Amino acid sequence: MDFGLPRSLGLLSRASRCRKIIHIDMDAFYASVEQRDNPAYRGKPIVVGGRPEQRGAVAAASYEARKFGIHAAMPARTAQQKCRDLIFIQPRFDIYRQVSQQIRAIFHRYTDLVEPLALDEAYLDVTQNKPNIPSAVAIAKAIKREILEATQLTASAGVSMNKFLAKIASGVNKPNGLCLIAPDQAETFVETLPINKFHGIGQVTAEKMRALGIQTGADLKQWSEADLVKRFGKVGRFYYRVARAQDERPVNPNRIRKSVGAENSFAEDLASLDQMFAELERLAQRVAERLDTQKQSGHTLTLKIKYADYQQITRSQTLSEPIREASAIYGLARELLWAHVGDRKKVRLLGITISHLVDASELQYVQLSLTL
Ligand code: TTP
Ligand code: MG
Repeated sequence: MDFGLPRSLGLLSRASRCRKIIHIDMDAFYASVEQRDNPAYRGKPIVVGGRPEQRGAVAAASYEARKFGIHAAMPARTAQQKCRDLIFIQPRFDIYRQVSQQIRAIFHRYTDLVEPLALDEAYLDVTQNKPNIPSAVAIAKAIKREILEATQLTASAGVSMNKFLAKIASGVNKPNGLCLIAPDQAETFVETLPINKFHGIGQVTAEKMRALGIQTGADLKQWSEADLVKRFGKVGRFYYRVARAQDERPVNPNRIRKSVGAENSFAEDLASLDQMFAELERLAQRVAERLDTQKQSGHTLTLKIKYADYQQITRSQTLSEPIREASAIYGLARELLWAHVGDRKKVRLLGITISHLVDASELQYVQLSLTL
């Protein structure tokens, strides 16, 4: 799916309704930062997050580790079984946040229409841009170069006319990639795209689609909007549009996160409480890491359970003291699960969300004012 030498997106400017969107995503972010800062880790299979002697999951895997089949969200124990020499490193969120600030400052030299998705990832709308560079590919190259100079780290960029395509494009030539999906190639690109590569279609939905004979974008395009909504709910409308390479969502620089969560659908339904608890522990760890990177904590925990028959329940609890630690999140989620899961029911999805967020700095202030 390499388009070879990227052509300029200059032709976009002729069609004024066409936007120029760039998606930037750092390569193996946490792992690359650790390899940058410690020469002993360079060229080695390393993972950040998780300890093999405890339960816990990998947050990031170096490219050397990925050769062994190790990837994010994999249990640390499994990762170690795959590679005996694997080096486990504890995360240094302060450093990742610093790098994140550096790259965001670079983005803002080109446009203020920047929508961060994570510490290492953002959409940029460069249809209008500060240096008045007509080619979005030229901007993407310049940003990659500036990131490398400032941080000694590589990023991958995807360039296209909407968020959906730009996001997929950034993954095409990873690491250190640059991929353009020009407007006249967009529909063909989506038609040939395997369904599991669609951003917004998870593993389980992809399975369901395959069972319906939908393997690629071209297959998806055969379905009417009404049928997709009937099968998949509201999100069917999104599938209908992206199958046609359409995505009107604007790049939103003011997106305020109201909640932080993680969920997992299981290829095989979970039948035992032990399995569910183990899964909850992993989810709790992921949510805690996300809260930590955002320096936030929250008052409300919501547990989502989807049963094998697709029936779904959510159960929430609000606490007077905000929580952020994995152990506290796990403890509460476990209680809620215990109380509500119901006997003899198999579970196909579990999710934990923390809402009513407060900034950790605000929290410090509250604690300070309480102790004074
Ligand atoms: P990603 O951009 O998804 O992954 P990555 O940067 O490690 O690798 P890639 O080259 O494929 O982009 O996530 C960015 C960082 O977010 C990642 O380095 C660690 C963190 N993270 C977690 O903590 N838990 C997770 O489950 C995932 C996927 C990422
Ligand atoms: Mg990344």
